[in-house]
Amino acid sequence: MKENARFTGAKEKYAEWGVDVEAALARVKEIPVSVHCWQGDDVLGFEGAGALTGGIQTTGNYPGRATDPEQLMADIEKAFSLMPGKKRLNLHASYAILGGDAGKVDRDAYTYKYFEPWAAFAKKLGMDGIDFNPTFFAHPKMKDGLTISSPDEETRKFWVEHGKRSLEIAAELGKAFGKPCLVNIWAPDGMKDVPADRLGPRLRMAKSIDEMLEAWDRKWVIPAVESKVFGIGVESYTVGSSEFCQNYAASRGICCLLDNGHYHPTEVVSDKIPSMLAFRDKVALHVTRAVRWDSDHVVTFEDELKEIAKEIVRNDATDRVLIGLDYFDASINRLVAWVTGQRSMEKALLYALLLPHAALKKMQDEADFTRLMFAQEAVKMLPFADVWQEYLVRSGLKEDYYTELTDYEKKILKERS
Ligand code: RNT
Ligand code: ZN
Repeated sequence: MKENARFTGAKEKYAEWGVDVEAALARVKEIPVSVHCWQGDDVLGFEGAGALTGGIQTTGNYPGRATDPEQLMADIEKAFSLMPGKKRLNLHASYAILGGDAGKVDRDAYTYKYFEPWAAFAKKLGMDGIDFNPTFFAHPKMKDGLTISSPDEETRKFWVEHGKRSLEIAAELGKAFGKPCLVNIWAPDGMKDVPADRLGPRLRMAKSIDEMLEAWDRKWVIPAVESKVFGIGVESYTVGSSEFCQNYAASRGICCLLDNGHYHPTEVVSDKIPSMLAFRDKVALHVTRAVRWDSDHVVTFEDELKEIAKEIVRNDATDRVLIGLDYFDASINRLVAWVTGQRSMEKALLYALLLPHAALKKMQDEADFTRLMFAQEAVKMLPFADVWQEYLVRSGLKEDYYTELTDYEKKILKERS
């Protein structure tokens, strides 16, 4: 096969900076990215939830939302077929396939059997594994906006049991793929207005997670806690704040998950990654795009995403940073959104793999800041687009996924009522 002339030229340009393009292409396709299931159905799941609660919202009513497991699996299969690289599937407990048990069994009694069809599906598609999330929202047992931090003991216990079941399910998922399953604990607990007690709920949340962790299978499960600064309707106080989660994780020896939509706009997650790596073996990510108060816009190839990927790659931490995606948009074709976000992540990883990190670090260490500034600007102009095209070709893909997915919309999605 004759190599594309632009790609050959690009390889030469990168070689001038000491960058081995073939090595980057070999590595990028092996870095797992955990793709969230919830972009396909506006985070509603299969338990009959009519609305999303817990401070998160999808806006829009684009036609064709997946409403049952068959539809969601069909959409995932279609969208994944247009995503390059190694993929995992990120599931929420609310996507349990309950069958005849629907309405009879609640979240505190879910077991692996309700997720076995997902495991079979992910295997059929050749995925790397499944990650799991207990669902502490969109459920009648949330009391006054609280779950695991509730002062009502019955409520708190219900959600602790849900957390335990989730860890048990995750252990089975880990075993099924022979790779540990990340369990991300995000609870929306918080208050709309100024609280009278900020410590009490946090102590209860810590106690609840401690109780959940009794079900932790250390071989097959990586538990993580995800913090947030505020949510819609819970603007004044979030129990699981950044400091709470970091201290909890550090003191219990579990993982922190950083969602880059969950911080103050002048804070950046790219800078938090190396801070965490200095102390911990692993850190997990929810890669998203923050726009004002919304943490969940579709990921695009923008500056902070590039910085995040650089921190992963230049610290040689592709096996220590667990990359997951988290966005949901109901105002545009959901599959186009899915693929756009995943490809943006792939682009950022490949982009970072193509930078001459050793040379740039040396400039920093030698305090050669003038040259460092020049070089960092110069490498932005390298022909990245030509290498990206080659990655797509080698993955059996084309730049255009829009045509195929709008065609799928006409044939499949429009038929859904
Ligand atoms: C919400 C968190 C959380 C959810 C998913 C659905 O702000 O980011 O991760 O988006 O669990
Ligand atoms: Zn998140």
